[in-house]
Amino acid sequence: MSQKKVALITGVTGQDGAYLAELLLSKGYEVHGIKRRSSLFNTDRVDHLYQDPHVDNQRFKLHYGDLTDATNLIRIVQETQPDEIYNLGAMSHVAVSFEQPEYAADADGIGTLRLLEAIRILGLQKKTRFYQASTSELYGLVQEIPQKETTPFYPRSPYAVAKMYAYWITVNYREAYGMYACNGILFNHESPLRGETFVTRKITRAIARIALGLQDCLYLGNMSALRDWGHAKDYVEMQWMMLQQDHPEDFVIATGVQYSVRQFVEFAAAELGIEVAFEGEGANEIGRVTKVTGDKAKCKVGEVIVKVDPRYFRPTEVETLLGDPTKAKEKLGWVPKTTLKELVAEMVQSDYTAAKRDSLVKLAGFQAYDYNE
Ligand code: NDP
Ligand code: GDR
Repeated sequence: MSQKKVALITGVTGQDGAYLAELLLSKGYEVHGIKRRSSLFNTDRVDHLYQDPHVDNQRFKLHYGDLTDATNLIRIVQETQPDEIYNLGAMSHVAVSFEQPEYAADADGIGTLRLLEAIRILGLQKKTRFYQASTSELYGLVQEIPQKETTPFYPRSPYAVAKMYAYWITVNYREAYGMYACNGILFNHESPLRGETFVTRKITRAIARIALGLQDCLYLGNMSALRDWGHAKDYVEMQWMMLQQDHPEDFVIATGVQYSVRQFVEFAAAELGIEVAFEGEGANEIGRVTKVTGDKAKCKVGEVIVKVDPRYFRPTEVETLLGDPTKAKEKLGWVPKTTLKELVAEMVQSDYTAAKRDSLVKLAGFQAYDYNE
């Protein structure tokens, strides 16, 4: 790269933010990230990228800020003069958005407008390229299978409705002001850095803890939901690619393969030598151990290790998502590098290591961390 590029990432402390910051730093960028003020440290995912602000040539800098506060967004954009902005910050939990609908609209919907306006107010619309973290949740009650860029939207949660506003305001600023602004319509992507309350991480973490005797049962909601799951590390590369094109366009990023939540449980358990069979239906469905092989799992044949808790049902559910990434394949050269089985293996191994550490802590007489939601 001839001149060092500058990127600004909102949501840098989240799963994607951490992988993207790592990627951009490896490409020689100066990376600025916005982190929220919190009463506890909230930078675990990017601590390995930390650079002492007291030394010269710092290429990774964190700024306090929030998508609900236009004043700080304008100031940070002005100070950093970014070539690229990646708007990854969001209240990203679909189920929680039913509990906090106004906040979701503010942070995820209006927050996007605030950033676009910051670019415009500062006269940076020709310099700064903008990536919006759009989502397969826009398809909600699906109108077409598989879903592609032209499939009509039908959002099914306050989160998805907020993201729909963000999607269209991004398109509008592109058309109205000639900005290089684009939407990545990303299907679910996971990793060992995934938040613990999203279903994949909840499963891999619980299976590891059940195998080691730290937890008895995993409580889930709708196990029939179907998702197109990829690896977050692969997906952030496409976020970057979308800002390197000649013209801004919107892209679906997905694997084109779909599995159920129930299958994800089976794959995760199998990683530790546990075979689970499901019986019953709806709120009465359970998952019972039918076979244990190897020495990684302590649980016994016949034990019920998965139960349904209707608390996790959503007022309106997205039952099935399956993406068609043809456009991204053709124009961005997108090829998903990780299969679901590889993704599951990586997540289970990571959570098994963490659970082993908790076992040792418990063995030494200390209380092991035990929060399950
Ligand atoms: P995470 O939940 O892991 O990260 C969200 C980030 O946003 C965190 O850094 C969080 O801060 C920050 N944040 C939350 N509220 C605010 C706010 N009001 N102001 C500023 N920052 C805020 O999400 P992912 O990394 O998984 O996802 C990244 C983006 O992509 C999100 O916008 C999400 O909606 C979207 N998306 C994600 C998909 C996925 O499968 N992962 C698929 C499609 C879209 P803190 O760490 O303090 O909580
Ligand atoms: P999703 O992800 O809603 O698709 O949003 P999540 O992992 O929360 O749910 C996936 C599916 O699993 C079902 N489910 C459960 N979900 C959770 N969280 N907890 C449970 O106990 C449980 N049991 C069953 C859900 O009902 C759902 O059908 C994610 C987020 O990253 C969004 O920000 C992003 O936009 C979309 O993916 C694409």
